[in-house]
Amino acid sequence: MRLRLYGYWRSSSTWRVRIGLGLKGLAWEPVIVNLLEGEQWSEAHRARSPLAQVPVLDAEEDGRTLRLVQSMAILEWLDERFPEPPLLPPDLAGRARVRALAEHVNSGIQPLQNSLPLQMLKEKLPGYEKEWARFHIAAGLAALERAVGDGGAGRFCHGDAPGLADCYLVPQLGNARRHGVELAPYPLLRRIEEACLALAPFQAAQPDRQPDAPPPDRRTS
Ligand SMILES: N[C@@H](CCC(=O)N[C@@H](CS)C(=O)NCC(=O)O)C(=O)O
Repeated sequence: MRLRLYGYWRSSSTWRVRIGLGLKGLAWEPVIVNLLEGEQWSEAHRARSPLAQVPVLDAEEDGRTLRLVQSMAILEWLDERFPEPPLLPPDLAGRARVRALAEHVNSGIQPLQNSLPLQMLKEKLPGYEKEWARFHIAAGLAALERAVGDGGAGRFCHGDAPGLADCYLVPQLGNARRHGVELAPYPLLRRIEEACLALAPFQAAQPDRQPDAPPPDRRTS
């Protein structure tokens, strides 16, 4: 199977899928959609993604291409298509817990600090977008720290193996740093992040390791 991941080096949603692909040990090709230059709005990309977003994963097999959007659907598909090692635990309650932790980020934090709403805020209320992003990221991480700390965590968000929730946690902490959010109040999340970043699939998925990452002195905020 040939896997093509449409994404952008700094997109935290693409980052989630890079981690998942790495945990599964799958080879994939990056196709760059430069969000800063507006490539997501091109006709070609809108045909791939109705919301003009990344990630999009194309899975080509036997001359047919399956096109997948939304990181949660992509990661769940990967987990069902390539079951080992699993991204979700075997028990029903554990699976619900892990999906809920991932959703804390996917629907509870990231959409509030995504670049499109922040850009609109910046146009209407210049300067307020920074306060807005920091507030929502910090509030969301406080909730996530409590949720992960419910007794189900081990070395990782759920037990001692990395999984779906960790694919969401690490990029969200990356976004938090980018927006200048103080991470000291979330010791459990930071401890899990450290355990994740000791693993090669998480290291390879880091934004600054991607082919489209500009040199540090040419990065804009
Ligand atoms: N829920 C979606 C979120 C996707 C998303 O928000 N992608 C962002 C980048 S992280 C995007 O493409 N933004 C378009 C833009 O900035 O115009 C997913 O998990 O795939």
